Amino acid sequence: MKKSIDDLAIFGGSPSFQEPLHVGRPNFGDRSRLFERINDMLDRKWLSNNGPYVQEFERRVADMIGVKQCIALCNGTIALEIAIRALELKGEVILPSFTFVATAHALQWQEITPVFCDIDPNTHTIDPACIEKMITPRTTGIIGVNVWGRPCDIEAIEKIAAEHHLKLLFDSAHGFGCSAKGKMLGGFGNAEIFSFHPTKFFNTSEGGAIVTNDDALAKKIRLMKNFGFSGYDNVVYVGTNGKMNEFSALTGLTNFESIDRFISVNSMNYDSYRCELNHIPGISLIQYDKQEKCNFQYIVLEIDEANTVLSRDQLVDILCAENILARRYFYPGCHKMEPYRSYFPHAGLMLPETEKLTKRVLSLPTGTAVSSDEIQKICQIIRLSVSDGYETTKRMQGKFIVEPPSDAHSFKNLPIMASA
Ligand code: T4K
Repeated sequence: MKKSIDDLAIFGGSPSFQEPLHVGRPNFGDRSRLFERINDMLDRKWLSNNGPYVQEFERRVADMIGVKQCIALCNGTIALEIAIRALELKGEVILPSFTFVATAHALQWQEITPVFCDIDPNTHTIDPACIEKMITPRTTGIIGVNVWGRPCDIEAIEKIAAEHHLKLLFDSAHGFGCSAKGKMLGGFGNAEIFSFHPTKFFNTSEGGAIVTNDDALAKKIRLMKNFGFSGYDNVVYVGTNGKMNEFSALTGLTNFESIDRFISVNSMNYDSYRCELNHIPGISLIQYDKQEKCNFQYIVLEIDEANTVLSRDQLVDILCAENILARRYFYPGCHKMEPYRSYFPHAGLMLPETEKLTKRVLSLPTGTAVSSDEIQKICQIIRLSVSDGYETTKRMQGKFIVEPPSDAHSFKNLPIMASA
């Protein structure tokens, strides 16, 4: 237990954790069931192309969400790309800049212009009042992102889309298992996508899906994800290879058997963080609506520097030095990443809330890989760092902190260099 800021690793103390604590460690279902299914797959010699596990997985997802159609795919990004293509979006599409860059790239990849829209600072999701200002004669659609699994103002966005005859797609990469006004995410707009990447609370190794109640759209998507083939030798659309494989599907089916446990661990972790971080001036944990179904997969803090004195980035540096690899999702905002930064150098003028939020947020580790003792330790570091924000900041000034490398595992070996 660290007693004073002198004990912080950033000031020379020993790191709180020997091994790095990551945001996004995968959850696993029962291994023996997983191996049984792998053996079964090997015996069957059927590894991909709409195999029996993929079909079972699709039914399982559709039943859980209460949608007519689920098309399982190889990842969430390809799910976005195919949904965008199948919905025939073109010209300009409105989306938030406060999202993972895949949402914007899925448009740009198809030479559709992403038009970045500001967010509501309370929900972190696209602000319907701003959407209308971004509509031009070239606009063909809106992508709402259910950031952290918290739903957008779906009703308001549906109304705007209907009034302007725009297609509506929801990026629910974070939203599997969550609901809005009692209805599961997945059933809104023309279609929604999920990500089942290992960093999501429910994974299929890599994986994703498009869900929709539109049978004709689903039929088109099924063709597109398989090169456009409609039976042997007959190609009816331009297509790609977006198929989920059998290993991913059987991993998903196995994880389904533990999904309630994953959610209840996340929910307990969330409560522990809330308890531990309560009443620290300037630190607030985002709230989830407990009336809704929720996967609690992101522990997101907002740092109000006016109260903590310490900036969000300084806190991230302190945590990284302790081997707690906090993440700054979604800094700096898509509009500040290439190629968008060069294409739209002044986009930030229309995105004041996004610009503010990207400097305030940080994500902390959760999931089955994190214990309650570890959560207590993480929160104690935060409390200690902020307890005398002036002193901590003063001590950090004049230090040049090395950015974590892309291979964050090696971070603990990097020196913290004093500036000249
Ligand atoms: N839309 C939205 C709103 C999204 O957030 C995402 C993805 C997508 C669309 C696209 O869906 P996918 O095509 O990915 O299915 C991560 C994830 O790669 C990405 O899926 C996720 N959103 C995004 C928010 O976070 P990175 O670049 O931060 O990932 P990375 O490699 O740094 O991993 C995070 C940490 O997770 C690592 O430090 C260690 C841990 N980890 C990761 C993997 C892959 C493990 O412990 N085991 C693993 O197998 O993007």
